[in-house]
Amino acid sequence: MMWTTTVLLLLLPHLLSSTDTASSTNVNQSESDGEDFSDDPGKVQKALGGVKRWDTCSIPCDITVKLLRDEKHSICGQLQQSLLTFGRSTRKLIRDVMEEQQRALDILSTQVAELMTKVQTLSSEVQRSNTEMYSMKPVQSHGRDCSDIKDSLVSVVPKIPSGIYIIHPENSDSSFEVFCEMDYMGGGWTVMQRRNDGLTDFKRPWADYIDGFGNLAGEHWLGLRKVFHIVNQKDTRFQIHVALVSQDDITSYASYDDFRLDNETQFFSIHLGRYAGSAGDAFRGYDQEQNQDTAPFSASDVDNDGCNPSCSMDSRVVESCSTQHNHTGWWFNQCGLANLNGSPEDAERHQGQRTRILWDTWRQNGVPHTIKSVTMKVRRIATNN
Ligand SMILES: [Ca+2]
Repeated sequence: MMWTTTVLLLLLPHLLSSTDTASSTNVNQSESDGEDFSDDPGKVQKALGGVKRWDTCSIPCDITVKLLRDEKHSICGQLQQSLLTFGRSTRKLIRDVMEEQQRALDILSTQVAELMTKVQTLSSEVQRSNTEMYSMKPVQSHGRDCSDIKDSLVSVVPKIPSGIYIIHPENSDSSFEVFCEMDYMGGGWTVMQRRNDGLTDFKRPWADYIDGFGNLAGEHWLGLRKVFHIVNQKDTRFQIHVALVSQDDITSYASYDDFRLDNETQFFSIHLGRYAGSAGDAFRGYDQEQNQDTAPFSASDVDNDGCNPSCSMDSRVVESCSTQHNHTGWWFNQCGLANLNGSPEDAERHQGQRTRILWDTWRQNGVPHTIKSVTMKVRRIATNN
């Protein structure tokens, strides 16, 4: 096949040149077709002058013309035959190449199909082992809360580190992560709120205050549902501790010996026991109107703040304590003297708003401290039950 093609390709210029000759002969012939050569041999000689010079017409001119015509027909026939052969060979070559490519494609397709099957088998294998792993090894909680973790580790670990632990409070549907402070005042504290650098946005709607937000190792709000589960466990009592640091690095605290929340249908109303500390009882304030104990939780989109339709504060009419306090959530009551979800950044009292962390009973020379960080944490109180 290749040899035939090569020979044809080598012959082609020659054949085409023959064609040219034949054509030019043909043209000369055609040009002469309209003339009658039989009467005048000189005309023939003149007409054939471009093809071949004959000094004398030794062969009769009509025979010469016939011979030339026959030669032309023969060359044309050979040329046509060669072209036909060439065409057939080319078609066969193309067919062979295509068949070969098709065979290669078929082999590739088979290999791809085999690979796909292998990948699918592996995927299902991985999925199966994952399912088995999760069903066999559920996430292990470290305890019911940070106090429980501390109590169970204290006898086996010389120093329990502070950090993120997984807890599963009694009667809770699932485990979740919390930050446990194991160094502060005896340890065992479950952190429910931290504010120290202003990097987390506390301007949040109700749903976020319910579920929690932020970074457990940094600023965060654990979430009312989680805190509810922690402090409402059977046969337990919890204390709450508020640790404050001022701009001048003065520390202070407020502690309540009992702390619990009502359930979600009652908007997680807060219940506080006896106060102890150095920062004053801002939760209760100085009179009943400022008392946030037993107040339901409010957010910018859920208004339980006791200003209905409005309150008077600093000679201003306030309809929403959350809006007045930088759109944060809190147990506001007309709005009160405490809001630890305010911003630790420099005061920006625009339009009389209270944007800062607020614990208004902590004062120096009658002036409230500027608070730069706060942590709210809860711990079990030992009970005899
Ligand atoms: Ca209101």
